[in-house]
Amino acid sequence: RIRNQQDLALYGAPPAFAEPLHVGRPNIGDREGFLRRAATILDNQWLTNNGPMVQDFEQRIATHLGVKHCIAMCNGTIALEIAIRALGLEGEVIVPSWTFVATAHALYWQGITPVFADIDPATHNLDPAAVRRMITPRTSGIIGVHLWGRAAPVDELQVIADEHGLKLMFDAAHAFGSTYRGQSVGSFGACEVFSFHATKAFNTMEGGAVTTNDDELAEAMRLMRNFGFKGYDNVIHPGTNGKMIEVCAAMGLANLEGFDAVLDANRRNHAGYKAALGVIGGITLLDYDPGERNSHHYIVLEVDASFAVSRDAIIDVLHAENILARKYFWPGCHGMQPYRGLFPQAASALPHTCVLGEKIIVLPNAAEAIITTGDVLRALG
Ligand code: T4K
Repeated sequence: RIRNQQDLALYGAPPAFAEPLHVGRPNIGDREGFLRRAATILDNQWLTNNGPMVQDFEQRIATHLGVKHCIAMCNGTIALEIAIRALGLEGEVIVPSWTFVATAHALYWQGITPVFADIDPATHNLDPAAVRRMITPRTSGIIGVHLWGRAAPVDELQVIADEHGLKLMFDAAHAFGSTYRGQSVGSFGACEVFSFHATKAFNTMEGGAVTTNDDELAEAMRLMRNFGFKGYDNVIHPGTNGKMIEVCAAMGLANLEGFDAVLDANRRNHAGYKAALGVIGGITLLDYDPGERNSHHYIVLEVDASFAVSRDAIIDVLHAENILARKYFWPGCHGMQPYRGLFPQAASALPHTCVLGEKIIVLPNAAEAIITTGDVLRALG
């Protein structure tokens, strides 16, 4: 065990782990269930284009989330783009800067300007007051992000959207298995977009989906993900290729069966980190609202300036131990291209985002990493 700084790999001791521990190590649910379905796909010779696995997957996800429609897609980013188009967003759309860059890119790729609003430092989610400040005559919508699976302030954002005639949708990439006021994320706003990327609590290897209770919107998105085809040779809508393939749906079906076990393990790991970190001055573990369901997939630390060493120094020390902690989502989208420089007012408009960007560490959700991480932080502190 690491008891003081001489025990750290950065200073020459052997690393705590021979193999790297990653943030976002994929959960492999029911392995046999996946292999059985993969064999069926090969037997069927039906690999993609709204096959039986995808149809089954969509139905099960819709039921699981309590929403009318689930439209499965090839990944979360294309799902965002299709939802943005189907909703008719244009001009400017308000988003947090504190999110994975795909939220902003999905807009920019459609010729829409993402306008970054600040976050509530307590939840890391959009601050409704900050959203209000960013509304201009060109604003057509708001994309709330349920960061770390904590629901964005859904009701407050809906009030703002209604007052200003704006469309509201959610990037729910982190929020499969989360609730807002007791209701599963998936049916808020006009639609919600999930990512089922390998690194998510629930994965289909690559994949995503849009969920909605709006029949017309669902129909438009189904057309748009398949080039606008309605039957053979009949194109009735502009579209792209956003289809989920059968093997991804098979992974999703198998992982859905194993999802409760993932949630249990995640909850245990989060509680384990909480116990192992105890009270270390200057280090805060982001807690989840005990009144809501959350996948507890993300282990998020904030390092205060009062801590003995910097956030970046902690990351170097952890990496030397083979604990590959990340700085998600430093420096915020506004600090990435092509947005850097486009918002010269960023520092004054995004004070909480800028501060949080320098404090954040995301740790591997891995039982093995828990004790060592606590020891490292105590040795440094
Ligand atoms: N909105 C939000 C809020 C999102 O977080 C995301 C995606 C999206 C939208 C877009 O959804 P998708 O289009 O991706 O479906 C990763 C993921 O690629 C991305 O899906 C995810 N968010 C984002 C938070 O993280 P990177 O570039 O940081 O990934 P990378 O390659 O560094 O991998 C992350 C870690 O996972 C590494 O430490 C290694 C480990 N890993 C990764 C893969 C793929 C594995 O152990 N096994 C694997 O198979 O973006």
